[in-house]
Amino acid sequence: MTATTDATTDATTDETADQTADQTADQTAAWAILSDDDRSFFDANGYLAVPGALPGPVVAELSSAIDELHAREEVAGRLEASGKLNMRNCILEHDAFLQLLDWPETAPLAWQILGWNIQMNTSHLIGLPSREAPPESERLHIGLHRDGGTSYREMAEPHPRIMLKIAYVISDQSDPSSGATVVAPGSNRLTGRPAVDPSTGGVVGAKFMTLKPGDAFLFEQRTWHGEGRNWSGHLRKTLFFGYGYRWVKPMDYILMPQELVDRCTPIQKQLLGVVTDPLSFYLPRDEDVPLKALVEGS
Ligand SMILES: O=C(O)CCC(=O)C(=O)O
Repeated sequence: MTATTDATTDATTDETADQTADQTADQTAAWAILSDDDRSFFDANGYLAVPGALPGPVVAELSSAIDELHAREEVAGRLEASGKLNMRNCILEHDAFLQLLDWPETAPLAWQILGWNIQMNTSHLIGLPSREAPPESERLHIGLHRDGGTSYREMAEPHPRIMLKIAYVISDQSDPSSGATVVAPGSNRLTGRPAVDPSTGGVVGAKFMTLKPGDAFLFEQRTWHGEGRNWSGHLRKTLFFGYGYRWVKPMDYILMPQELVDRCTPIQKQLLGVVTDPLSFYLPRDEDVPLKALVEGS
């Protein structure tokens, strides 16, 4: 009897293990894979382009969501004095944005770089208005910074990598006049500030992320970066989703509204920082981190 029970238990356990493996395979099948070359490039340069991350219909959906929010904020007088739309925690402002939280072409790259113990720490929409063309001599005068607020001054150098952002290019940014983000390749490994070329006023080696609508790029918090100048005649639209270790506080929220959490999958809940006990941020509980089993089993 005992032996039969044991045999039954074993068979059930095997079956459950098979089902779990199948489910894991199903969930991970669509995930973008970070190739060895991509990993080496990201480690060395602190950024990585992901061309064609979003299909046309999704770009159109996000673009019209941004137009809607831009119009709403303009009417409400909430644009910055420069006309810039600077909307933090934007995931709460339009239903179209939730899909980016675990977008299969990009978000898995975040957990392949940082590991499974992460959550989203910001969702930031920037609509950069077009302005007068700057004089040629000022076009590279772009203020670059590291992310993480005061942490970059408070952490001992060399800094560790604790977070990264995925930027979704929604308007055409294929020309430097379009307000394309500027990054300084390799500055993720730098101690101190990047050197400025006195002849141009720009950071030495800085590069415009000249990309098309639907492209995305990742950059880590240590990579010096900044917003380009926009004199394209169009609003520059970019959505930034940041991911960091669960033991680093998010930048633009503490708790997500229950109404949103209730609509989310287990992975999305982890990424929104839902926990069954606050200690889980430091000592992860398996039920709060479904990515753990998926990443380790994939
Ligand atoms: O708007 C940009 O291109 C840069 C945004 C930025 O500096 C940031 O996300 O920290």
